[in-house]
Amino acid sequence: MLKLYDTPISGNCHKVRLMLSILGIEYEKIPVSLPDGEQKKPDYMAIHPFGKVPAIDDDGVYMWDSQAILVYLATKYGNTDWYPDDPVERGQVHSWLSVAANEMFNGPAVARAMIIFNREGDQEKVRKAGEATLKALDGWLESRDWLACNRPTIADIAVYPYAALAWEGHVDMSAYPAMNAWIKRIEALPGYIGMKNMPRPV
Ligand SMILES: N[C@@H](CCC(=O)N[C@@H](CS)C(=O)NCC(=O)O)C(=O)O
Repeated sequence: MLKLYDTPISGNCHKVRLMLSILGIEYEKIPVSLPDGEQKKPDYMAIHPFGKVPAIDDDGVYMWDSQAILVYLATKYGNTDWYPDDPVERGQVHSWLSVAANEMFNGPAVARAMIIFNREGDQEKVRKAGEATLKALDGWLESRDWLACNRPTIADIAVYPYAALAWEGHVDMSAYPAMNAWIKRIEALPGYIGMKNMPRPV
């Protein structure tokens, strides 16, 4: 059975949990405790060279990085709706996978980590970066329902968790109606699962 090296509070892990649930794939969670530094122990570093979660072991196929895992899962277990084979559509999906790894991570995700893990850093600067990212996301979604290809794809799965959890990092989400409507569309997908504070408690 597929194994997911998992930390419950991690939005990057949640991308993988969400995709596995939507695709109906059974799996086993292998907990990795970040406070105990388990991600930097040699056994785990042999799986993930940067010592981060998530990673998977699919019957001996090891894969790390949430975006790469989404590509793998959708290609192996999903269909070309989730990860297109058309060159234009695939490129459009990858634009957003890059946003998930860069702008979404360095804005909303880092702002959240600073608050919930009490990490040092320039909170104001990161919060502003988070707001700029959500503003761009909102602008893009004003004229479309999904990030790419006019349908749900792994692009939406990759960007969703740190958008939905941005408020935990004290990033104001109230000014982004198109983004908030897209968040609700994702939360209505068949097979959707949440995590702590996701969907946002009312
Ligand atoms: N680009 C990676 C980022 C992974 C990442 O930063 N994971 C965090 C948890 S969300 C982590 O493992 N942090 C612990 C550390 O860096 O030691 C991905 O998308 O999987």
